[in-house]
Amino acid sequence: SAVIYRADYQPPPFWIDTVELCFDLDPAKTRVLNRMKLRRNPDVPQQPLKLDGDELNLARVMVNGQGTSFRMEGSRLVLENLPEGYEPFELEIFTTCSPAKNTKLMGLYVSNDSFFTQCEAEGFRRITYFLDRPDVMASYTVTLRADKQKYPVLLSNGNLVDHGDLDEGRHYARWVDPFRKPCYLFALVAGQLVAREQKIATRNGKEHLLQVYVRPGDLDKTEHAMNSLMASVAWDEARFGLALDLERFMIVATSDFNMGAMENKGLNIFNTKYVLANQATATDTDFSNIESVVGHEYFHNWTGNRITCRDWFQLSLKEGLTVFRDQEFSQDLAGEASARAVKRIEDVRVLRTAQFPEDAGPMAHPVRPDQYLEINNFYTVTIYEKGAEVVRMMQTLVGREGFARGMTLYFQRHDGQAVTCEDFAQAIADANPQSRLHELLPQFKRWYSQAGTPRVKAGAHWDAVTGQYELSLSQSCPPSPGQPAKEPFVIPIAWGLIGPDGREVASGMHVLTQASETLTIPGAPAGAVPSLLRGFSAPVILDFDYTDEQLLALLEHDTDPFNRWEAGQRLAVNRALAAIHGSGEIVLDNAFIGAMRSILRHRTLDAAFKELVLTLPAETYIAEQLDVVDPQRVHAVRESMREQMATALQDDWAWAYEHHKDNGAYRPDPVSSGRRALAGLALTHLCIAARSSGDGVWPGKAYQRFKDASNMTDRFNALSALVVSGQDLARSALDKFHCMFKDEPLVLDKWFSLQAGAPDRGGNILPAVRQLMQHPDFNIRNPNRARSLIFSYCSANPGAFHRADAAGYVFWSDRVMELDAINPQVASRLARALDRWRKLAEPMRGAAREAIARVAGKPDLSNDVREVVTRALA
Ligand code: HT7
Ligand code: ZN
Repeated sequence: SAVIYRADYQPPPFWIDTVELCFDLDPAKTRVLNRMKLRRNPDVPQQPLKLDGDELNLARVMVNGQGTSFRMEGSRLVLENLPEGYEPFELEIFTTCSPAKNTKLMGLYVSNDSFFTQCEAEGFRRITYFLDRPDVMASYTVTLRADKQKYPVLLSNGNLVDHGDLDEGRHYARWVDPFRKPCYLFALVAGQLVAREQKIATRNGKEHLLQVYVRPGDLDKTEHAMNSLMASVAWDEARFGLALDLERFMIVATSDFNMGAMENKGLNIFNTKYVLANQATATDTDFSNIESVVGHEYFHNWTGNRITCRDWFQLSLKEGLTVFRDQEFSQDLAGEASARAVKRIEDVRVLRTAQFPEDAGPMAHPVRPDQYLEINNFYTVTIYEKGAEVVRMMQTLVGREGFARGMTLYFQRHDGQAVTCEDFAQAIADANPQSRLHELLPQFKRWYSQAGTPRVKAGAHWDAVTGQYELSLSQSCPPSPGQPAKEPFVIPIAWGLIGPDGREVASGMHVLTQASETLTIPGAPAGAVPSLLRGFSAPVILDFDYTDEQLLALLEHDTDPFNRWEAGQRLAVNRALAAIHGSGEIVLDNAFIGAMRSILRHRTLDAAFKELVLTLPAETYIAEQLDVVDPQRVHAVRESMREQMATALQDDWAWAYEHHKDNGAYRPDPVSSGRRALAGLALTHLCIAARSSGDGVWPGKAYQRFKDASNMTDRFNALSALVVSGQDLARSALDKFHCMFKDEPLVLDKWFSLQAGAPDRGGNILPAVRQLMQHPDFNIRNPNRARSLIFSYCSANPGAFHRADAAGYVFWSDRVMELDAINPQVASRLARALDRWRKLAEPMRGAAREAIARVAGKPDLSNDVREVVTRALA
């Protein structure tokens, strides 16, 4: 198969108006009868009908009730003798497929004896022959037939219009979706499931039924997902005037799923990880992820489903916008300004540790890509998270109300259509004709077309005579694959100026459009410190040569919480880089330690914010600041900094632990989860300090906490403190943890992940991972389990993975090839672990190249993995 280009887009030669699907569900051989009404598209020259298909067995094709000739073109079904003219005709296709053998988890598959579907992006063609592209929108009627005992629940999109019993213990259900949709939003589920139900009324007084379906036994873990769904429905109506448009909205959880969740119309299918939670099995992070993923999928009901993408190059139209919406939802739910800031910092941390490296690596692509070999490879942090930042900048440029107006216009213009990123940007701009966005729209759209992370270099000059503060700002963007030169971006820069007394003297928003510009701020006092890119107002790298004193001043006084946190990160990164470049031992200076102590002991700051400030930048983030990376050295330096923070602040950590460990009845709200996070960080540092001193008190306390904890967050934090600090008690705690939760798959994932992600001590992690692969609970076919062990090692533990003996890379290449034969999507995600191999120091660089070449040289590689490794080697 060949590369697909955005520029080659052509409208479909046929429209499909209605689809009647009839399934006889059987794990070994499911029969699918597909009756469609089609008509030729009058805007396109007449041509044969070419229907997509993949791993289907074709039994019969009829046109208007008569047999017809057809031929195969690869896996496509080609029909040439169709009625001429533009009248609708009926096409009937009868196929079978084998859900039990479907290990790719795309199309129709079996998980825990139930049937599920996953059709985005191109899975529908694995169910029946179809025009599998998002701009073909049809009305669906679906009949499901199956054994009643084995599959008592039969679900599809829309409304249940009929159901009843059949012969031989079988039954049926018929569903009609009242909305036209692209086939990627089709879904069915059949199995032994139970539901938590909730009736709600929307503002117009209409009643709706919300359901969360899970396996029997998991019902006690569905309350939070249901609450999150109700909150999502209310939020979308309140913030954007977008009401639930369905009588029934269903969520179904499955433990075999390639991604997080899927927004099928009215029948969202979720990875159990993003549905199931109670205080005994889920951490605060799990609770918060569930809230945002439930929100995300629900918000797709308008942004993605009511208005969808014209083609898959426009993926960020729905994903970037919907991530922005789920981020705003979580911020609004967090409530207070400080809790909103914590959420913003967490989101930016994801962007900078995952998307910035992508933007600088071989898989770099614009938010609206120009080409792909395999669309599944483009469900990336660039499409999602950078896409969300692009939408956020639009909101910044038109204001919150202006953005809401733009959304209204977008729905007025395009409801029911399949459109482009340009259509969205145009609607937001047109609803705000006086805005900078409207004025700068053509240039702003470069955010969609140019890949790479722009760098903004800022310099300051203060004139003692006039009191003018001049900020010189210049932008550049490095080349990326296929894009050697870049044009200037529109970069909104929120700024402030902090006076020497710590008070803010001025603030504003500068929109940088030229390659270089100067911003003049009158009346500035001597010694003022600029606070730039407040709230991370644009997805750029900001270079400003801050002195330590300036950063310490911002950390203490900045009114912008994001930049306060950022000042602490810069102080830490500078120290890490100095240590990496230097040869001597790292000694954290008193100024840094003192500043961290002030934050930790601060009387008014939130615990959640303190936890973020006191967490050192990730190894991957530090590595991105280097031209040549020795991941083991980066790891050693960060560990050493952590040890010094542990020892120097020991009394403060003990204070923090004692003052934050008790939180009354468990609630996963931002305040109490922030307190638990800080107590957990304190306990980790106390156990680290104990390792240096050999003292057994804190490891003993951690072990006790691990045993006594009343919730998973505290229990897991205590376990992790023991594991991360390499305490002897860790082994017994891990064994106990496994014993306690052996019947909880999501908790076992945590157990695998903690061990694979632990700090390396003398190369011990790889043998441990190899051994865990033999564990009876390990199953490489289950994506969550594969991710919890293999990805936690290869993608999230650089200090252990990048071994000078290349054993980590050999392990990686074996697993990529093993997984590729099972599930190419999961394999290609793993393949990305070596994206940044060119930056590695020798001998890792050469060894990594060899490992990638080994994978690339394998015959029968999937398109998914082939695209990743070919780009890596290019
Ligand atoms: N829109 C959903 C994408 C998705 C997906 C894509 C490819 C393979 C499997 C998948 N499962 C879900 C997820 C979302 O962004 O909401
Ligand atoms: Zn999405």
